[in-house]
Amino acid sequence: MASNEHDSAPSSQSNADSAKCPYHEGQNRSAEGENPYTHPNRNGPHDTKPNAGDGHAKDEALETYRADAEGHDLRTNQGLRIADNHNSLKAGERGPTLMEDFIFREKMNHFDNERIPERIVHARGAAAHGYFQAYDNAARYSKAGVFSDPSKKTPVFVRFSTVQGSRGSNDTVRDVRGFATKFYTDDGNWDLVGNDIPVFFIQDAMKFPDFVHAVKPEPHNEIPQGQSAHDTFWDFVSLMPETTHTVLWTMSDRAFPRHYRNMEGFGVHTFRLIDREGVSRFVKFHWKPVAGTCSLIWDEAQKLWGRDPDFNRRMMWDDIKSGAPLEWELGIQVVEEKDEHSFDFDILDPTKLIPESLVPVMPIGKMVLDRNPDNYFAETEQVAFNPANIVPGIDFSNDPLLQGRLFSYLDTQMLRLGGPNFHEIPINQPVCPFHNNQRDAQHRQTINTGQASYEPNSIDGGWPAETPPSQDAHGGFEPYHERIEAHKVRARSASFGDHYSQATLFWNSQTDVEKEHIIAAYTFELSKVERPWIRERVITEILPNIDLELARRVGENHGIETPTSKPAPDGELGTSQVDSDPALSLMARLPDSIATRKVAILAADGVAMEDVRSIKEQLAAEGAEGLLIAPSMAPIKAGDGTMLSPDAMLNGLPSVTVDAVVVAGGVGSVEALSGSGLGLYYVQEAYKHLKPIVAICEGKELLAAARVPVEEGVILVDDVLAASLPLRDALMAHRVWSRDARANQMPA
Ligand code: HDD
Repeated sequence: MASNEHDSAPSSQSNADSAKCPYHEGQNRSAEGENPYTHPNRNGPHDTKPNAGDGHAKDEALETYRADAEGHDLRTNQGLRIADNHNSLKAGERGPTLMEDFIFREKMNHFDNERIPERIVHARGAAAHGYFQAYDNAARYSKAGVFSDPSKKTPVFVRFSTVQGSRGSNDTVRDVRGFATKFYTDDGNWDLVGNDIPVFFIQDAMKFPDFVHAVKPEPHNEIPQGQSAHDTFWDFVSLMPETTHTVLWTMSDRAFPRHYRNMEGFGVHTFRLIDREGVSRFVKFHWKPVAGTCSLIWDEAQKLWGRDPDFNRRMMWDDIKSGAPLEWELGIQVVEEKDEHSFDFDILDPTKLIPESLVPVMPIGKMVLDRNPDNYFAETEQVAFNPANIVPGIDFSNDPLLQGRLFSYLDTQMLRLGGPNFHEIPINQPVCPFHNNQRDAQHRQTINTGQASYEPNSIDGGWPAETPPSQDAHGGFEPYHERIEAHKVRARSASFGDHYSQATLFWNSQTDVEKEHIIAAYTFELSKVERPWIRERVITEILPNIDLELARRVGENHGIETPTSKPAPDGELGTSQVDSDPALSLMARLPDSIATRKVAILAADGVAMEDVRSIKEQLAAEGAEGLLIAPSMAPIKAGDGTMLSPDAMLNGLPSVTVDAVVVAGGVGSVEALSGSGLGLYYVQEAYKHLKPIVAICEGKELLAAARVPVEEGVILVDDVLAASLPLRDALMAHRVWSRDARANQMPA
């Protein structure tokens, strides 16, 4: 903040300027449609710098609101300097506090009201700033400004979330992840409010409250937190076969991504793109992670609930802080209007995806998240996404789930953010000017000048005025002129009747390891369901329609016999143009680099100094990180007398928080680790979670003491330099999949 006193700068500046112009900034527009945004820089919500297209427009706009207390006096909210912030005003040192103490009352009153309602779903989230840059092929499909110029960076703010748990729940729960992106375009905010799973549980928004009531903690005891493993969820989904496809995704390892950077994102619904000629095409949006896809192992995810409940948000924060941004490509699947009905399913049905083998995903741009928020509440908590926020060049389809969402978000945000002016909260403001005749209401910040708050008017020159639609992105918004001729009905289209074909497609597309994990997931979840008839309904009436073998295996684990043929009617079983699609497997896009991977180097007094130094160097050369993990935080004395400061203790950064483990050589070091329960457990748990383990020289004795079998992914070397390549290869594969079947024999 440039001014000496932060509390006086933003508002006075914007007041002075607003008298000049905000109401009239559009008056400069020429009849030819000159860009109205080329006005001088004025601070305040309605006037912004011309967007230089370098992705910084939002950052600069937020600067107006940042308050840095350095060098400032402590004052009340009325500007009064405070002399004593420790003692309330009393009648005598040991007497009662006086009502008169307005300083105490102001402080306490503000504190008492510091909380706002958490989001009804997606309450727990973490966010980051960044930018989006289109490729040169994007403008062909949409006239949206965000796609028009490959040299231009559009600022974005992205919030990732879990769905079920409350704000204080854990990151690594089995759940869908929200992936909500706000593009601050020159023509208004475009919110792509998606998930990390390309389909949704229900087909019609009418069922959303039912679904959410069923999945949320049960109403009588508010148990369980952050989980779907309970009666009401399985009761609902087993009575609503349309949920089967999405439930199957959540029973896969997709439900606990290792890192947000390893997660795909999807707009889910079919939207429309409108080009300059006004031609509409159907589109599905995809975020493809540059770092590839991979997830945790379920046992590991559960242990992280206690070991590091902030695992995902911490990794994102730390990576961005250390200069390793998160990156995705935006991809589109385009379907011409004439092809709308050329699939076995209805593209308006949000429980269906368009297989990539039928319609390939075309990359049209890249998103980089490279800046952490300054303040969690002001930005991550107060940001309000809304699928209804679109810009010219993008439009809705008639997907009945999307149509319902167009109502719900604004509605819920009224409550959560306290009234209709939440668009004025800095993180929610567009970077382009916005003027209209909406006035007043709770917490209004803008001081609208002029007398006419209606349109048309002749008192304030007719401003703000409408903008006719145009071929470019700067015209007024006009909806796509879809022709609709219909009866008013409360009904579900027969084309939405297929509930199982894509669940079967997803199952068929999984690798054997992934299938085993899905079987284990259903087995686990249903074991938490108390009512036997619900378990039985899932196992005998739902699962066989996905796959008979899946049902048989889960049934076996629950002692329930399953049918030998699919029980659902043909219409519900549906048909699929493809039997399997590689893109549906997490393994299809494994990371192709080890950058940002974390590797524990286990060491104690007497460790071979060269091993520690060399492994750290080898990893750093590839952008990965070697962390020295010791029995305590006291400095370690290496074999050559060098003193080393540990990065963490064995139970401070346990094996669940890293991607691989290296046991450094050195007789004393290995003896100390072998004599420690935590040392033994570290390698056992890493083995159980399919992580690569390297033992250098004497290091192999720790593995022997821990009864870790020597097999693929357990790399024994006598020379630290020989560890480099095998460790790198093993990390690239993410996990040692061949160990999966035996891993549970390890008692960790
Ligand atoms: Fe939703 C939040 C994504 C269906 C109603 N939703 C919310 C968020 C995401 C999604 C990512 C969190 C945004 C943030 O970070 O603040 N929701 C989805 C997707 C859906 C979906 C991908 C299906 C394709 N949602 C959906 C339906 C409804 C809602 C059908 C209601 C008709 N969603 C909400 C909500 C939330 C929300 C209750 C809670 C907080 C908020 O909106 O701002 O309005």
